Amino acid sequence: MKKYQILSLLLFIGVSVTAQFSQKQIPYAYTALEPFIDGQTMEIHYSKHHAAYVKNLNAAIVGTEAEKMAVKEIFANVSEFSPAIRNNAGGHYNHELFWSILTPEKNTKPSPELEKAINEAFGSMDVLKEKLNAAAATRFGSGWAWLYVDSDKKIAISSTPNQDNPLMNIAESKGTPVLGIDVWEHAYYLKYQNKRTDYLAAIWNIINWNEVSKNYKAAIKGTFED
Ligand code: MN3
Repeated sequence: MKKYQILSLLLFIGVSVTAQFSQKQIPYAYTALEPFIDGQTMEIHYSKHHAAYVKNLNAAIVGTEAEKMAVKEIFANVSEFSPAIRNNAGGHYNHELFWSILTPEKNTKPSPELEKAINEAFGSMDVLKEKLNAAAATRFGSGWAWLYVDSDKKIAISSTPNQDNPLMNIAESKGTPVLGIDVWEHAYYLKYQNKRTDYLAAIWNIINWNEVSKNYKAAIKGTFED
């Protein structure tokens, strides 16, 4: 009987743990993106800010419907949930995407399909960068700028406040993000202070176009994974 109880407890703990959200490892060193993003900023951003969103998300979902949901399901129903769930689920997902679309690798390129979509939507890569930077620079306070695929499978640009994103049912511009730029001061302040535009100019040196291309392909097919 005792043995059975212990086994049940272990099983319960196991199930509870798998229902919790957790951070993936960043696939490069904190210092790998220097000089464009400094190591101290990366370390604090990942191990303090992102970690706090995950911890607070796991606490906020306890006893709610969100406990049984994947993060995208939470976003699709986010208007039903507390601000704590909205902010921390966004904070978790947005940062996972952000780490994955940055790289120390030089000269990654968009796939031919993504390049074609960019040229059709914006005319050129330079115009895309200008427009995304403008969306990021004019976001008042804290938030994100997005390249996303809309419901017509067209590529588009938007920005959202706080930790919102285009997957949320409350977003003004809805779709699947393929590239997100964090414009919270915690993303750049140590190196760039108040010069958000300098950070935005620098970030194009470390965008992982291989990963953005994968996200684009999956978004077009409607199979974008977390
Ligand atoms: Mn951040």
